[in-house]
Amino acid sequence: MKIIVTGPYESGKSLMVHQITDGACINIERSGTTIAMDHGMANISGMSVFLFGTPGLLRFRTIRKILSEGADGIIFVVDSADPESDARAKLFFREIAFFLPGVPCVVAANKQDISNARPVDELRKNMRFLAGQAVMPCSAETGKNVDRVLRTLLFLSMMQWSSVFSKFAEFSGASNGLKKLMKSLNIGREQAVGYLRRFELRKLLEVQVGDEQFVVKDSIRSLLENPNLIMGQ
Ligand SMILES: Nc1nc2c(ncn2[C@@H]2O[C@H](COP(=O)(O)OP(=O)(O)OP(=O)(O)O)[C@@H](O)[C@H]2O)c(=O)[nH]1
Ligand SMILES: [Mg+2]
Repeated sequence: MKIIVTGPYESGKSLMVHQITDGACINIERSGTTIAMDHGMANISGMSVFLFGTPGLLRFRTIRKILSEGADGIIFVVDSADPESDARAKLFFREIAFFLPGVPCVVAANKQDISNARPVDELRKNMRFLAGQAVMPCSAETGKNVDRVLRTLLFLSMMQWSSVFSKFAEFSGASNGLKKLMKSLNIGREQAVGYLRRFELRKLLEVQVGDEQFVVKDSIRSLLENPNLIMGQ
């Protein structure tokens, strides 16, 4: 899955990517400020998760637009300890809703390890745009709750694709898998091939010669059938 980590300047996006990937990430930065992106990969219950952290300076909008392309989910990072960043958070929230309408989002109420960090209720009062969003307290510094944030988001993303994913699992390895996918989802060839390509890129499955057949990665077959499993542990 492709997950974008966005939010205002200095809210902790880079540290969050670092925490999730256990340090196996790059950060293109100058003097501690991201100027292009953070990128890393994590393996969550057998599923490959590709993380892209965005730059938090307003002027890098074009880079955020490019990075956002095709994302399956959004971690929106806010700074719980700095009320002055709330107004910037609002601008960024509008921006991501414009780039990725309808894409599942979890708000990470970051920096909860700091003594004056605001609880979620207070953040909701100050940032009205959070209404209706899942907001979860966490700390990219200590790692507390970061795994929960990611798993919750993956669950929401998988639920959005659940009708397609359950068919992936059902027809994995079947001869004429593509045709069966088209028929049972009532979609055309182009769209079905589009789904296969999308999730081949995300390493959920492999498409075989001539596109007629596909095989889901063993480790995630049960996840595709039952997205709830991602919340386990
Ligand atoms: N105490 C504490 N500090 C944090 C936490 N997350 C980030 N920081 C600190 O906040 C500062 C900014 O963190 P970054 O991860 O660089 O933030 P960013 O959102 O990537 O910043 P830009 O890329 O410049 O927008 C750094 O000094 C981090 O160490 C946290 O959960 N707790
Ligand atoms: Mg950064």
